[in-house]
Amino acid sequence: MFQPEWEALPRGDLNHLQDERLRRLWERLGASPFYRGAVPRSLAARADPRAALADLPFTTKADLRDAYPWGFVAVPAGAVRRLHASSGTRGKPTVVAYTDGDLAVWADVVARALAAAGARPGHRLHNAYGYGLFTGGLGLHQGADRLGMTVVPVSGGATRRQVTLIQDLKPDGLSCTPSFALRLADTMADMGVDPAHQSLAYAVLGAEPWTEAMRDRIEARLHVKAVDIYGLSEIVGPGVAIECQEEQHGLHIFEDHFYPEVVDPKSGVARAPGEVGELVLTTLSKEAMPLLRYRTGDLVSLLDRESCRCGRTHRRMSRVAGRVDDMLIVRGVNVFPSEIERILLSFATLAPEWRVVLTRSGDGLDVATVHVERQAGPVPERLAAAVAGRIRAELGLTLQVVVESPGALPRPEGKAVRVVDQRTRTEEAPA
Ligand code: DLL
Repeated sequence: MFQPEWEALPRGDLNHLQDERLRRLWERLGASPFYRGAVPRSLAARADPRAALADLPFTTKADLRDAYPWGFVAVPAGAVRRLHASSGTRGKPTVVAYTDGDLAVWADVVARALAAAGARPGHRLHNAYGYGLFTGGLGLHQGADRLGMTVVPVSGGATRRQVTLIQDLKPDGLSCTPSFALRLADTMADMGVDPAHQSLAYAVLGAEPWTEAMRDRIEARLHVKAVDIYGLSEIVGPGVAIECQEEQHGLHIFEDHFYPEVVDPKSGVARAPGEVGELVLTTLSKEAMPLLRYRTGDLVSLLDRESCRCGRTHRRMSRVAGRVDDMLIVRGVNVFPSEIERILLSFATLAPEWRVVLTRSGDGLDVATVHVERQAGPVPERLAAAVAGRIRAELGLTLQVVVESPGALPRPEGKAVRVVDQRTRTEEAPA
């Protein structure tokens, strides 16, 4: 553990720390243009800040957009050391600000995350998250630096060159999106490089949804132990939560800095442990841009088991099942892309490259077509029909399935694109 004094803090002490930090947060919010006046004075006197949270309003992405760019910044402009932005493609980005103190906390939590994945001081990290406004590249970089690793800041793209660098520089760890990890595996295969004979031992993968089936494929192909890292720029970037390599089961949320709630996305009422709902996070130590009850849009459940073989006391959440706004509704049936992925990858003859394209038929009905690549080599007859049949049987969903040849689907830089919605385009077409 990088910071056992925090990561293994006894539960009672952790609760106490959260209460203290929430009280200080109420005070700090007074300096934020958005929150000024949002926290009633009476709250400061309450003995139970964690319980009091439930009476406070949520903050949403729309609030951040409306306040663009400075409306949430709670420190003088001169105290802001760094800006990043969310990777959202719709409309204006949301800008996030950091003080020196925020950057230090961020480096700490990412160092913790890397250590949980198996990294140690002196190890080498091949960091293939994009550098720039996106928090992945610099976030992992600072954390690796803090842990005392050697960082190879390779960023995204140029996959063949990356394979050569892995062969030559012999990194212990890899950090990138799960889809890029697969691309590296494909490129190694193309180049005749055997991953079993490379130095990589662990991979820290996140920034996009992925499934257990995807983990199995990545671990088998790259010969690494793969753990899931979660975060979002609004809260800090990567390092909000991480799986430990001991259990690889649920992500420990670094609760001394980020207070989690899971709520019903419609009513906002708390969900019990084990029940899936929207993750809501409150920052406990953030200076430049403290956030109160931020609705992440990510669907998770809190695990009810508290103790973990790794010794961390921080609560765990399930991997992200999907986003509130990602749920597909195809002819009245609701489905998350991750459920489709799970079924596709249960076919050994299919590759983990896929996307679902939504269109609208002439009679106004939604049509969903899954395009999935097959593995190289012989393919069973009627594979597409078998896949469609299994999707129908397990999800109650009628989808068209198109099995594409290896390499046929586009590989976006950055996050994987699993859902392509072409329905609006049909509507906007001239009559
Ligand atoms: O993706 C931060 C990050 C960088 C996390 C590197 C992990 C590794 P944003 O660009 O603001 O920040 O996007 C945040 O990405 O709300 C989730 O919907 C999704 N996401 C992030 N990590 C995971 C994950 C970074 N492990 C949004 N599993 C979040 C599923 C994830 N979704």
